[in-house]
Amino acid sequence: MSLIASDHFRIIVGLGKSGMSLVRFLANRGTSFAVADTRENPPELVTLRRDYPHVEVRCGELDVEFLCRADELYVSPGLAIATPALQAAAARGVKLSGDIDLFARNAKAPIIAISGSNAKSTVTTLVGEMAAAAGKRVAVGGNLGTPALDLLSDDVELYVMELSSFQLETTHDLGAEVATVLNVSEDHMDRYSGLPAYHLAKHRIFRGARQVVVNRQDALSRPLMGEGLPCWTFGLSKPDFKAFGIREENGEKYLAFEFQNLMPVRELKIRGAHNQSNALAALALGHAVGLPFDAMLSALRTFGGLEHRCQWVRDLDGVSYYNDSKATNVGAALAAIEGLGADIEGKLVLIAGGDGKGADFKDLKGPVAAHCRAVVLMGRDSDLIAAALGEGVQQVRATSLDDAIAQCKALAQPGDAVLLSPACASFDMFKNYEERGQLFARAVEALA
Ligand code: UMA
Ligand code: ADP
Repeated sequence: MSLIASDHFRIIVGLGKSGMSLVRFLANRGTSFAVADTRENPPELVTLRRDYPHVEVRCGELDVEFLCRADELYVSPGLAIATPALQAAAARGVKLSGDIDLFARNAKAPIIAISGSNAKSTVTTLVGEMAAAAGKRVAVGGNLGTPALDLLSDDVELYVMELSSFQLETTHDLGAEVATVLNVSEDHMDRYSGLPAYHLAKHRIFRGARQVVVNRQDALSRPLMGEGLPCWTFGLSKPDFKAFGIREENGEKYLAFEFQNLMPVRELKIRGAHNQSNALAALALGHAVGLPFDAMLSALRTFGGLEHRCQWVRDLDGVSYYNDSKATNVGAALAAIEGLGADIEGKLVLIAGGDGKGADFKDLKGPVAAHCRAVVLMGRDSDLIAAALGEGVQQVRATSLDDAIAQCKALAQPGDAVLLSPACASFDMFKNYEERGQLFARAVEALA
């Protein structure tokens, strides 16, 4: 590829899944581009060299002079746009963009855009299943599963996109048919200067949206822009106009729209108050794009939830074991502790700890004291969690997941539940949250 400066020369920064989807997209359209990655050996290097041997790749520390040969940089979500070399290039007039902008410019079907600190994957999958049940040719992906650009097809009638704050940092104009930030609680504080910066990044999802969906129980989900756009709300309270919520009649709770009951809550397979909220959010998003209620409700009746999200593994000696490895922040762990804690006869024995990403764990204290018999702590930030929990609960330390499970087995009593809901990322001890969850499930299955 030529490195002569031109109006149409791009550099893809980051050669992971998103970077490789950008390579395919730009190569198919004959756009000139090069690739950079701060890693010496990025994950897709072998594939790039095999399939696109003529593309120039620079690995290692980013070179500002090199970046400035492009008129636009497509920055991968794993790299913060605050990275000094990217900021230096931006100061010299290079545009910072990402795969989601490019996706939005090329998508010919309406986009349902979903962000939030927690529940993105659950709600995205659920809306995808609702659309499929309604007979739509639907494409589902983004932060979850398939990278956005790989979903583009003229056949698609509806895109359902999970978008992370990392992806939204480089998104200038999404133009979604309907967009939502499901909830906002602290996460990724190792990347952002604080909650306001993280919140602002998430709210870029509303740029150019035609309708919005808002969580009535979370003021931070209200769009910071787009005043006057058609707005649907969801929440666990009784719904009013343009609202989804819970109505109670003769002792039975119903998912409801405005003044109409839709289906009894007990028909949901996914458990806990947080999942009722997720079901309502999905209904609101589907309704905004015109999906019929009968198809949406049939999807809700069959959806069993995703792996590693408060997933039941087995019962043993009267104790249930749950894998909530995807609880990589405090907000997610709180939903599991409060949701499951209120649902069981006994108490929880919680396994927590890992890489806290700079989080403050103080919000765990009250709910843990209320619902947990004991907490087994492991991983890098266990001291921080121990200090935040104080003396309100019995604390023990574990050196490995197997050790943690063995201690839980000894601590739990019939009627209790053992819950892996770490409130932390897994990278200090595991490849990712999936590996942590799989090892937990395997060890629990193997318990005598
Ligand atoms: N990295 C470097 N140097 C670079 C580029 C990346 O060191 O030049 C590092 C990053 O710090 C990061 C890792 O490489 O730790 C991966 O970054 P990436 O941008 O190459 O990641 P991709 O493989 O393209 O995957 C990304 C999303 N990853 C991140 O946002 C970190 C995937 O979300 C997403 O599925 C994929 O694009 C397709 O769209 C994963 C994720 O963890 C599941 N997301 C975060 C979350 O859900 O909490 C936001
Ligand atoms: P995300 O894609 O945003 O990480 P997931 O659907 O994968 O969301 O769920 C992540 C974690 O959040 C899981 O531990 C899950 O149990 C928890 N969770 C699910 N729904 C909610 C909710 N409405 N509020 C808080 N936590 C939730």
